Amino acid sequence: MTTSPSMESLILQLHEISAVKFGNFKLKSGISSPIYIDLRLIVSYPSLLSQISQTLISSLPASTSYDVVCGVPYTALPIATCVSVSHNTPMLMRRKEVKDYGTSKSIEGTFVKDQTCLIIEDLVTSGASVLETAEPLRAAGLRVEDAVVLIDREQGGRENLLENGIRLHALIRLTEMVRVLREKGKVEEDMERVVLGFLEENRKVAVPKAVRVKGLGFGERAKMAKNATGKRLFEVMVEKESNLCLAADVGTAKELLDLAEKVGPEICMLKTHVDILPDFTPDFGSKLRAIADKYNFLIFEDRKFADIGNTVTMQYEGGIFRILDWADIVNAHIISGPGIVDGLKLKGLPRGRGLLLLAEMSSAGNLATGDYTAAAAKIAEGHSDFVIGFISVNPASWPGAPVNPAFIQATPGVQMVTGGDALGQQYNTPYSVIYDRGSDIIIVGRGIIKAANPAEAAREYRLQGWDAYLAKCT
Ligand code: S5P
Repeated sequence: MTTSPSMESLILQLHEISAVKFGNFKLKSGISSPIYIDLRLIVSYPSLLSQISQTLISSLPASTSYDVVCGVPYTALPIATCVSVSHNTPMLMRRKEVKDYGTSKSIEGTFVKDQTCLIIEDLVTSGASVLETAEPLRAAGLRVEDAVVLIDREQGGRENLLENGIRLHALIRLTEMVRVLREKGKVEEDMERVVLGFLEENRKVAVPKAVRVKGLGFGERAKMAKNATGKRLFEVMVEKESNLCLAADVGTAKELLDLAEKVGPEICMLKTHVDILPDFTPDFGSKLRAIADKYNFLIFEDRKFADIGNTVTMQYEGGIFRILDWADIVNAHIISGPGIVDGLKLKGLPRGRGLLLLAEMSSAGNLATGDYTAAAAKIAEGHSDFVIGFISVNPASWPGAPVNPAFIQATPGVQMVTGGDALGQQYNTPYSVIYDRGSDIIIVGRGIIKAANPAEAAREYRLQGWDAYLAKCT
């Protein structure tokens, strides 16, 4: 196949600015590659950028129609902007990180449901990045049928996208690029052989788990859970179509039990802070248990154990509260190391209980980030018979993401509008928590408790949380 002179010139210019490099590089997908393409620097070459945007659009088959364009963040954003401006086609932007303030939308720009959006990308390997952008666009009601890319690494992206209903149009195929550079004396024969050999061996790069796992429903994940309580929680969520946990932080045990009666039908889990109840009596646990059984929800005592293994066994089982007797689930910090999990497991596992690890926190300036979060994930993997999941804030962004789908993610700091309180709490919306941040359960306290009608508010949170889950799965 011959390459047109304009395409040859484009390839040579990309090589000239070192957007194409040869050597040994680790790709985002995890594989080592002898060729690396970095198109981020095209912003420094406006005429090249403009040439790329023009050529991309003119290369599309005449039958391709679209109302709006959307670039995959970040490298393709300037390309999409140029396309938008030069063709007078409105553009949308997909947020990679959903901001913690303001309207918290994942798509910026205006559009009408059922409009068609063309995705613009700089480089396709497995197609995962295009799919990550297509998902929220589709969830918002747009049609996504075509994606146009500057360079196709020919490693399965075309096929993966087609499986997801997206046709890939590539301006340059990687083998073609290497051949042109070889013909023009820019690549040694040996290197050409290495690169072509590499491409041959890596014809199919699977779409990373993060993208595929998104489609897994709670029902399928219930089968993956190793702990009986974790499994039951997934099942309750499916049965009740609820991924709402009420943080029942009210003033008295009496109020708590009243609230549980009212909100019970809407929730999959009720979270207590039993040590804030001045009228606590030893029968509190059995009273709450009866309501939990009646409405089919689990009880989570938010005890946040943090001590050494030996001490937490006593705190869990003994004292006034006797948490082990009535709470299906408790949680723990990992600050003291994995011994805390061993200690709690010693008491909890024989009773069929489950544990959530605090991998992240919602409060401003908290220290549960980065390596700490990764350590929580690692400890959980080693104790998956007892650990059912995590208290998390943005599991989609964890260093080791995607997280094992057998684990459940529960996120506090949720209200209908973003914001915070005067003491450092930070709120995100149900949709952004479930859809954008990759969590499973929204934990809502004051958003429900302080509402004029808590049962009605709980219903609204349940519907929003569940819709976001459905959007993520389909
Ligand atoms: O990081 C955290 C962890 C937890 S468990 N941030 C939190 O806010 N929580 C709990 O979630 C907190 O103790 C409270 O019970 C609930 C949030 O309540 P809200 O009123 O701010 O919704």
